[in-house]
Amino acid sequence: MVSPPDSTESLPLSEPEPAGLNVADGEPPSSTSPDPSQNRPQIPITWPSGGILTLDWVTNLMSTFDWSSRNLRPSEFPTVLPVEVFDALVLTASKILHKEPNCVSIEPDKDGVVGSSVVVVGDVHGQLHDVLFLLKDSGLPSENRFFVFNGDYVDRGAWGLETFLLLLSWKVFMPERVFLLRGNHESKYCTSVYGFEKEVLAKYGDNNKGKHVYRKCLGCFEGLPLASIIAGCVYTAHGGVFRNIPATPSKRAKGKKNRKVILSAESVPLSLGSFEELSKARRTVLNPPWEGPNLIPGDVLWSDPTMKPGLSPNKERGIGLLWGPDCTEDFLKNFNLKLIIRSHEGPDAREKRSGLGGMDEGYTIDHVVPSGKLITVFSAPDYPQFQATEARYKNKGAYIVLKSPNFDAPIFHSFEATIPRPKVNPYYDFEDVIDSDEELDLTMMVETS
Ligand SMILES: [Mn+2]
Repeated sequence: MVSPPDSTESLPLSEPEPAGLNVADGEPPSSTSPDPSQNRPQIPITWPSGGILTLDWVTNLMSTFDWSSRNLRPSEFPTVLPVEVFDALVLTASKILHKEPNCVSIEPDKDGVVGSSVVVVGDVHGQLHDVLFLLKDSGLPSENRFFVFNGDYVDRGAWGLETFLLLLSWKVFMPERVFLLRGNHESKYCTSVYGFEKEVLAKYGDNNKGKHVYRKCLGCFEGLPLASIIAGCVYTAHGGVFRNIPATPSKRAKGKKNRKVILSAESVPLSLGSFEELSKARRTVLNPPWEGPNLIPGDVLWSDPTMKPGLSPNKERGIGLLWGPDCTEDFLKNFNLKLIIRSHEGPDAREKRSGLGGMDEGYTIDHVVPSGKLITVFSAPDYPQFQATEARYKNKGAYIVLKSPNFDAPIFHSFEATIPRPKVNPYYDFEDVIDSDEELDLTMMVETS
């Protein structure tokens, strides 16, 4: 197998070194299928008067992003999507997202809608052309075709901004059909290390405008819900399950305003949390914390399954949990569920996980227990986009379809990458090893909000 330099990510240890990469403008991306000039879309995209999006507007946005990714330099992106239109889209989407609960309940066959299906999508990591293919392959969101995106829209791939914005436009157009959950990469620390911040600055300028766009994206990330329950029987989240947070008496002493009660993971025996606890977690954080009382968002976004029974701190990642098949059984049984569908691990991560399947087909069935199954779905084929070695994983991506009336029997659809991709420079130093085995220096990870 290949041994890539960019293996399982863990919490970044410190501010990234300047990548030393030329992300400034060079040649326009060399396209393999150059669009004839008559196919040039009408740019700039304009915000519809009244702010009501239509199917035409959303599909036009998708084809325009496809075109611009093949024909324009990154810095020409504002000629496609002016910052005012970006603002309108992100503001409208953010308002919808922030109102959603931490765990959204999706009831597909309801209000006269019958024969629904729900498409569950895993990590896409800025691979715009693969997302466009996926939407064509699965069929677009519609009255009876729901979508749950399991997070990790940005980073590593070169078109995280386009990918995230096109998903936001679907959210705005069909807020009750398209559900966008948060991934661990929808955070300040991941986007500052794995490329999205630099991508935004390359596209909107390394100035106030670019910084404004990046800030607005971070604000929108904070609004993304953490998990979903589909038809009462399928739990989906980017990483997985989460811990119970024991109630602790506040030991805040008088006159010591800033003293916080810190729960160390070692001091409390770990047990699974409840949906009531999940609903109360504070998700509006730039970076889900790995310590302190608000640990549920970090668990939901960063945890991994293991074949070893029990629940333990995810030392490899420095945040979140590892959970065994017994925990999957307890979780499914306690909450009367049939499936857990999570994402978060690509072929690089899976190469290092003993006992768990590889990600060649874009999905794995990790735990099979009396009450149901745990599944991992990963939707970025030929991942990562930038890799230092000649050898590539050549993994397929996959999405899952859940069908009416029970929604509990997953149908897997694997798909190949849309390649060759337009040639662009990466936005992070992908040759630099950010290795999961490094010891974490959490003191370097102070949240700046
Ligand atoms: Mn992830």
